[in-house]
Amino acid sequence: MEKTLFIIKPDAVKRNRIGRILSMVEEAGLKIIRLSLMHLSREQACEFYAMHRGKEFYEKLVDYMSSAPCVVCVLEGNDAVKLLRSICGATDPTLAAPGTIRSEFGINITMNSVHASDSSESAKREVKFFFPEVE
Ligand code: 3AN
Repeated sequence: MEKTLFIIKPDAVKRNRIGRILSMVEEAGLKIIRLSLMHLSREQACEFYAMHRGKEFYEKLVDYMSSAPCVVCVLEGNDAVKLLRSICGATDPTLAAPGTIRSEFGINITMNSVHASDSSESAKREVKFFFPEVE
């Protein structure tokens, strides 16, 4: 079993899409083992996205992620990182495959509704960042 971090971003939370998005996650066979509604501070968003520091979209991204509440979850399942990335779809919602979360709900490349860890190393770091008690 593998764990991964999943975030429903402010655009989707504001538009009451939490339930529909979590249904897609559960229907894919992933188990929700932690779930919390959190309003990230700017400092938390900066640290969480530290690997993007210096990129042209970084400031916009951290402003956006700290603008309103998110739903932060730890998901568990077989090949959870890869499975979750596949149901989220491409970063840019206009390029995301039909039926994926970002294709259904994303507004643009910043307001793309969800975050999913991109590797098992990132997943370990990201799970620990929000839920340090999870093994
Ligand atoms: P993903 O979330 O698909 O792994 P990353 O890690 O490359 O994508 O980017 C993290 C977040 O940064 C994305 N979810 C998106 O919100 C934002 N982002 C990435 N690339 C761009 C871009 N070119 N312009 C604006 N925002 C971007």
